[in-house]
Amino acid sequence: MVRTSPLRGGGLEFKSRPAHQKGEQMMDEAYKKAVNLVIKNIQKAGRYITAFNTNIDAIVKVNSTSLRINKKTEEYIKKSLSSGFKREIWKIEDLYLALFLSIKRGKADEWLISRKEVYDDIAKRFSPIELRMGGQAGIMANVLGALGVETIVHCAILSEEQCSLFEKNVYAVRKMNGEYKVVPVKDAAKKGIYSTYNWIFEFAKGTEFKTETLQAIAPRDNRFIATWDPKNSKMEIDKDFKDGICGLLKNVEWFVVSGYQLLRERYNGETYADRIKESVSLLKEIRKKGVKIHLELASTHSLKIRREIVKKVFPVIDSLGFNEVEMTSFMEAMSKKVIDEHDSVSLYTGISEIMKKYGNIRRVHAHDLGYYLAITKNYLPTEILRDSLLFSSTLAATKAIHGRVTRKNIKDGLDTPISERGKEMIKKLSNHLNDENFESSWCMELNGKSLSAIATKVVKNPVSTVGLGDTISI
Ligand code: 8BR
Ligand code: GLC
Repeated sequence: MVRTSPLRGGGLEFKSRPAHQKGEQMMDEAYKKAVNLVIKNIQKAGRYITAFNTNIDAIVKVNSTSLRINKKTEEYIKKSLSSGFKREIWKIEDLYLALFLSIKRGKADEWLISRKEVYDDIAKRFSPIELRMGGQAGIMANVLGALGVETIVHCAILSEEQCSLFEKNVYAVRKMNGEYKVVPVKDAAKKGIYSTYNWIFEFAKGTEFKTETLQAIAPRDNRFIATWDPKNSKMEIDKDFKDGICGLLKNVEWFVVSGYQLLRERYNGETYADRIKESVSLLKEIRKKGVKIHLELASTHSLKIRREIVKKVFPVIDSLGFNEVEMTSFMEAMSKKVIDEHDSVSLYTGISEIMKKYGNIRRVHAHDLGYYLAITKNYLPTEILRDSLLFSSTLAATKAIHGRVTRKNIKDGLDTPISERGKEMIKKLSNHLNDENFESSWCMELNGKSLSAIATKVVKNPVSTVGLGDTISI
């Protein structure tokens, strides 16, 4: 999404080349040019705001030893698999059930921990190898900040530990001497308050979760998240941020919002609908002042909550981001079916349907392993759209290699090979669109819109996969 006006119309010569010149070298060249262009112009980007969920992630690497379970847990998993389960962690056995399912499917997932005792138990059983910035808002703020883009972040708990994890160029809103100010987030830390951690269980392709009667082998690297985050699970908005942000929108281009996936259906005296209403009234106020809104989806189990997001949040945004699984589940909330979520044509059809139904959404950016697909309406020329995707793929590869992005380490992302699966998916889409040029140009104009789909760089042994989707969509 990072866009700077001087790039407008300055795309690559990619499109006009003959088909036989396609190939790895040409793609690499396109990647390099796109990254250089964006980096050269990034200082000219306006400010960003990222909200609402910022937290600390405790990273745990699981292997067959840490996945050893007793007979009682084994029976619990089997019973849950046959008679159904809620996707919530009420007891420690639910954590192992979730890990079993996530490893078996190789899919990212996140379940809320429902009792503090279970959170404490997890903390006793597992030792994190690292504490890292977590939450869509926090992760995106750090990527932007590291690239030199000034970003105001919403943080429900401004603990010293949380604030120490931010990069340069990231700011918070604080009321000082009766006035709302944007201050470097490291200076905004409040003493005497503490953060809890979200537990990120990373597993590598081939990780085995095996007992006498159960077996799961991870088909790909991925992670499961167990979340204990009372403030973000209620989408509690920090008072200074809520009261002050509308007066601090000078030079702000985008407000990037996420965190709805953490909501619960009920609270003491309130429901998810009340919590969504409060955030939407802030979004509307901000949008009235000319700031564009991007919503980043995440895996949201409750169909009721998904329906409310579609009904109340989709109409007040300009841009939307998701992965293939999230698309399927939100299409369900729109009473639509996706035929095969792991397919570029389905992704394209889904995006088109969303944009048709919600005319206010001018940009949709979807990602799957190996390729990304984006459509914009009255926003970006096709080549610029493609360059922005090439740039985000490079950032994701960089984060997969190093765990964080800096201006210097982006070159390692560039050196990563391009996914074969991605190339096949682009070919499939070109056939569907009946445009053979698209297979090599990776962009086209279609019915007055810009469309781009690119094969992406996929890192063989990522240090971590958490936060890659957030890095891609920004
Ligand atoms: P979510 O966080 O929304 O699930 O998105 C994860 C995305 O990270 C995937 O769609 C894929 O594009 C990207 N990704 C994964 Br998973 N593993 C990767 C890897 N090893 N290298 C680069 N990108 C990866
Ligand atoms: C969710 C989780 C958070 C994690 C993030 C990664 O927001 O709650 O812990 O860092 O996803 O995308």
